Amino acid sequence: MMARVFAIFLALISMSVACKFESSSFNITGIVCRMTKPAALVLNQQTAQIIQVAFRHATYPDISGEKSMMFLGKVAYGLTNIQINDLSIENSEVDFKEDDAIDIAIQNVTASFKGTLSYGYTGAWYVKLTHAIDFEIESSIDLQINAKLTCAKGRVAADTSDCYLTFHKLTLHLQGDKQPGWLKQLFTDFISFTLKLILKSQVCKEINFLAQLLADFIQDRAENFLQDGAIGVDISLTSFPVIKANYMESHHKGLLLYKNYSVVFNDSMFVPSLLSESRMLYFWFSDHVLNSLALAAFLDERLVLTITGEELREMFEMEDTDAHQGIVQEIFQGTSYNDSLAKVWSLTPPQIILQPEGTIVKSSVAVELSIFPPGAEPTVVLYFEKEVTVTIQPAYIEKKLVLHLADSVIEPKAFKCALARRGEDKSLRHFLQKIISVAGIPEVISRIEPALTSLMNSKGLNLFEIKNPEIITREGYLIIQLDFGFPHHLLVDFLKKTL
Ligand code: 0SF
Repeated sequence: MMARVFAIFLALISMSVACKFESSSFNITGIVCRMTKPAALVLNQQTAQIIQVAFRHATYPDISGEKSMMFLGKVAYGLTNIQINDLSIENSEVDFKEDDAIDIAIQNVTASFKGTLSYGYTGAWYVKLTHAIDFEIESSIDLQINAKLTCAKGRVAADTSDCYLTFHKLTLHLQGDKQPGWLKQLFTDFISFTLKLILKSQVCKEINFLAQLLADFIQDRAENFLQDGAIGVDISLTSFPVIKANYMESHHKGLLLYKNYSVVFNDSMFVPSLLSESRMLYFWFSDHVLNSLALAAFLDERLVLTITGEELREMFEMEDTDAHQGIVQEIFQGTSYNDSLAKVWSLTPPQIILQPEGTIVKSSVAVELSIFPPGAEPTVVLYFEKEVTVTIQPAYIEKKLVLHLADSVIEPKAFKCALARRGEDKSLRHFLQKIISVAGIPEVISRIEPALTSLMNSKGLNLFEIKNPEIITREGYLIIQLDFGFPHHLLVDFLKKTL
């Protein structure tokens, strides 16, 4: 009893040291992940594999003892070199117990163990194990694991210490037929008790170890997924993970990790009713998270792109009218498109505003057009700055990020032109405005789409079997909801890599 109280006390102390949360944790939550019952049912298809690994990886220590037997005096016995032989698992079921645990019931694990049984008769002051025979133990076991989600060092941790084994069968087979009959009796009456205790403690210990490994693996992969170069996201928990009747949920800070920058926010608006329970997975992102990532991309000088002469030709040809041909000729001064280049970059961190109609991105953008006439000095023929506001509807289709341009507004800012006569020319400005909206903005978006897709694929997103993903924007937040099929090979890879 005292030991139990002490253990609970220790657990409480270590928990509170590990994760300190603000009282109103929703306020500092930037990302929420919700995994529902349908997801648990799909993941449960992998439970048998994990339990198999737990049985095979567990170590089974030797068992030895001494017993006074009627007519025989003292008998010493030992079960050594216990190895698991055959193993099969019939079925497993999963259920969420509100505010408590994920209950996993595994029915009918049949396992056979092999080893050596030694026994001997002992004298008054010394023991002699003289006989050794090979044994096989056939067992049939039900397993009940009540997995709790906790927090350790700010991370999701799994606690499966509430783990039980129910034995339906535990029979000993001895090799040869010359062994004494009392051995089986000794096993049934005494050794099996110790064996059950050992199997329980070793298998449950291994399951706890694997569960923790899996939780760490998910956290590491998630951190890696949200990181590129010097830019990362702090996904420390802002509260203990919750388990409800139909879902489990974790709340994360979602703060930018970039050099010494720290962006703080404390007006997050997450409430559980924003997410429903019918899709398998929900990810909720506050617009602060997207804004700080946009800021980091800007600070990291990633919002720069060059447009080659060939691409410029295609863009200009989109607005190929007689009126415009004169302007184009004047800009390029007879230089071929091949000897020109445009550079486009953000002058200010893009501001992201999430709205039901889409993701509104505002940024001041500079464009510089240079020509490289053969045998002459390179010249900047045009330089202008615009305040660009675009409305993007994001989607993920056939493993590609699609950024549908729903609207764009371009406001002029600065304008410099090497062509003196054209400096104040309204028709040139009008032409450029047209080119930017018809070709420039779509060109920039068509560069961002594959860049982000391949960034996500480099983190392994394409390995997941994502079904019908939806990206929903609302005022101040964004929801990604999806179903998935769990590729069995991912678990096999994980187990191979980590064990
Ligand atoms: C990449 C998704 C993500 C994970 C985060 C934080 C933000 C984001 Cl966007 O961190 C963690 C850490 C620990 N557990 C979770 N997320 N869970 C969410 C989750 C669901 C499905 C897959 C997944 C993570 O990870 C991954 C890979 F990154 F490893 F497989 F995609 C689980 C947690 C719960 F359910 F246990 F409470 O919500």
